[in-house]
Amino acid sequence: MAVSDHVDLPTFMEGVKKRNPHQPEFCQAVQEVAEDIFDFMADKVQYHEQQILRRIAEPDRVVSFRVCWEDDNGNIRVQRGWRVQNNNAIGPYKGGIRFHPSVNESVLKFLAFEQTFKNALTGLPMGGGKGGSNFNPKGKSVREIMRFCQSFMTELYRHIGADVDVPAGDIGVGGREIGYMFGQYKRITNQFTGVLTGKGLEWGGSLIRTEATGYGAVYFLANMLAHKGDDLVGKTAVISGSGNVATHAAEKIVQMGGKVLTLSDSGGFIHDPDGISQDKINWVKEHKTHRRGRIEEYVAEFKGATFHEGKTPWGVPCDVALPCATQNELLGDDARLLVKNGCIAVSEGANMPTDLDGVHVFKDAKILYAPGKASNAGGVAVSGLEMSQNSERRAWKEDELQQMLKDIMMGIHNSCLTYGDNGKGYVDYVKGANIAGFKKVADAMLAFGVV
Ligand code: NDP
Ligand code: 2IT
Repeated sequence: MAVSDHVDLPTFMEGVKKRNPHQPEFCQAVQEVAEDIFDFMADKVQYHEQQILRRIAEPDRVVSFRVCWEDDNGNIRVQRGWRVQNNNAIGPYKGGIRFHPSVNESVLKFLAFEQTFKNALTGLPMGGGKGGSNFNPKGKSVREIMRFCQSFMTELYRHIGADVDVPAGDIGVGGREIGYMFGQYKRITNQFTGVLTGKGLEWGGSLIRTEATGYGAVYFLANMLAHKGDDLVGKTAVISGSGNVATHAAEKIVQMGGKVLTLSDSGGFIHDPDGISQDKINWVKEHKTHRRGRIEEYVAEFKGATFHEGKTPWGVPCDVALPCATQNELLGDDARLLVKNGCIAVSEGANMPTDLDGVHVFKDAKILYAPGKASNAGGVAVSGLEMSQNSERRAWKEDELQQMLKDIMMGIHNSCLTYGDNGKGYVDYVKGANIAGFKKVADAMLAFGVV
């Protein structure tokens, strides 16, 4: 079949939207990738003939299940759980689990789709998946969270395995939740395997997995700046979120000589013109993770800081910005404001935090803009290294792992250059990441035939 017989981008997207009604996040993620892949495929007949993009944009399977649990007052509560196994062309499905009331099939399908390209970019053998539940951990007791995790795993266990699908954490799922889920998996199956990553160090976890996503996002940012002969020393940074990714991104910015001005949560953002130092970051980590506090309480603790209720931090003038909270938290107007205020680089710690309008603003302004699938891949990369350590039944040293994370982030940066450097001083990192991630998965799929 000739290339010209094939559908164009608008017709392809019309089909995606028709087949996935009421799934705006999923359609958005596919559109963002398809915009680059259609150009790349224009002269590559096999990808068209074999319908590769159409196949990657149809998950291998979506498992949806009921999760019942009993709250502390003896009420029976019913939640919905999912695992989306998007593509396993280059390795077992791999991707986090999210517990948040906003979780639905569209959100998890977009995350599993993005994960497929991200995991390919790491260079490690991992396919793409994602799971989660609309369970809201906020305000729940530790016992309630444990019972929920156990019930969630009571169904999930039959769909996963160390060589099948290896979940990890994401929003609302950290070391504690992974512990409860791993405990239940072990109890049901009587097997101690590397079925989850993000485990505790005493029971098969890897050093630096906790820090890896945030650190990796800053390494990627530093790589982009270095490519322009610049660095982070003295640069001001605006960061959203105050969870795992945001706090570790902040920590690495400080370590590399930058000054962090903001952090946020779903209640609003704090602005600290004196800079959020390591001591202050330690306080935030303790406050958000162990005390389950709100970011607004920062201003009572640290003089000179202000809280901005219900607002995102993108109006604070800065050199670099790191959205590290959630999807679609940085809209077109926010992007225009950042560019107008002189922001020179954006590195996404979150998945798809910038909406399509914002992506186009950054691309048109030709600033350094790294999409999450490239810049936040450090977390899943160290998850991949955790899987290797589990298979080897060994634990590698911290300095080895730190170096591997740096090397992997540098490797992803180089892959982006291969397909995104226009040769005239501008690197389109979105295009570079999309094409490099796609090509690896696509070529594996070609090898397997029509399956
Ligand atoms: P956490 O649960 O540790 O923290 C999430 C943070 O984002 C909190 O500050 C939370 O605020 C805020 N947030 C969550 N949802 C919303 C919302 N709807 N509106 C505003 N703020 C919100 O999650 P992580 O730090 O692990 O994840 C953050 C992002 O990074 C997500 O996009 C995730 O997919 C991505 N990511 C995570 C990786 C990891 O290894 N953990 C790896 C790669 C990407 P509040 O406390 O008010 O809810
Ligand atoms: O979005 C992500 O890459 C993650 N939440 C981490 C996934 C993983 O398997 O470590």
